[in-house]
Amino acid sequence: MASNLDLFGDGGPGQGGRVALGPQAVVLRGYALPEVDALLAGVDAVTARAPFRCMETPGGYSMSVALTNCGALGWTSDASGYRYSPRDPQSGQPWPDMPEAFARLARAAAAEAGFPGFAPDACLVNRYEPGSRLSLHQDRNERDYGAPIVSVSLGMPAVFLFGGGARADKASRTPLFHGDVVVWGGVDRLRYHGILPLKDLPHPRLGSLRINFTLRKAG
Ligand code: MD3
Ligand code: FE
Repeated sequence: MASNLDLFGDGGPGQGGRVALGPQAVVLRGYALPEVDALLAGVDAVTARAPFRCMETPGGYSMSVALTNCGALGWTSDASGYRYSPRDPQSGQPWPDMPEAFARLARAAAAEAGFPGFAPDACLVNRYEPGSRLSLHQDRNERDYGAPIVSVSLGMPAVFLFGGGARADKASRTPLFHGDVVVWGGVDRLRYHGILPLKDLPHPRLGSLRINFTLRKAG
């Protein structure tokens, strides 16, 4: 399918087309662009009820990325560890409903990448400012590694680090732009990954912010 993969190249933002990061990890360039208005309205609806906050790591540091969640389960971190929880620890309330536009986009993107029938029950929403970073980690708090993770990037660009199955494995670097959607599954699901410290490259719509949300089957 090489002709399909490279029709539009990988030159930059908003160009369409796909970039394979691994055997079962693919960037769908600009896939979310037609849905940006609905997605940002969804982010506003979620953060009105569950504001962005910087969580503590088990090691006692404050994360530079601020986060919130929507859907039945939300990812949280505190001194005692990482876990998925049905309630926002800050309010004691259930996390806000997952906006329809999030679930629909994730399902379509997953199918496009070879994972039909994706039904996420958790969505972690990350907010980056200039200097925010996410050090290399694995996502392993979800119950079923057979389900993919779908990630949507909005606002300022970021450099994504994609390593291997061990923290010390060399990581490749890939830019992620406003509107890009990435699907990770199968053999690529447990690879180490992270985000380099963000440069301040203000985005016309979102200013000096990057919003990334990841849809998961956590329970
Ligand atoms: C590869 N977020 O929330 S999204 C995370 O841009 C996270 O905010 C980054 O890593 C961000 O956990 C990267 C891309 C991503 C998400 C989950 C993955 C890549 C992944 C799980 C397995 C492998
Ligand atoms: Fe992650």
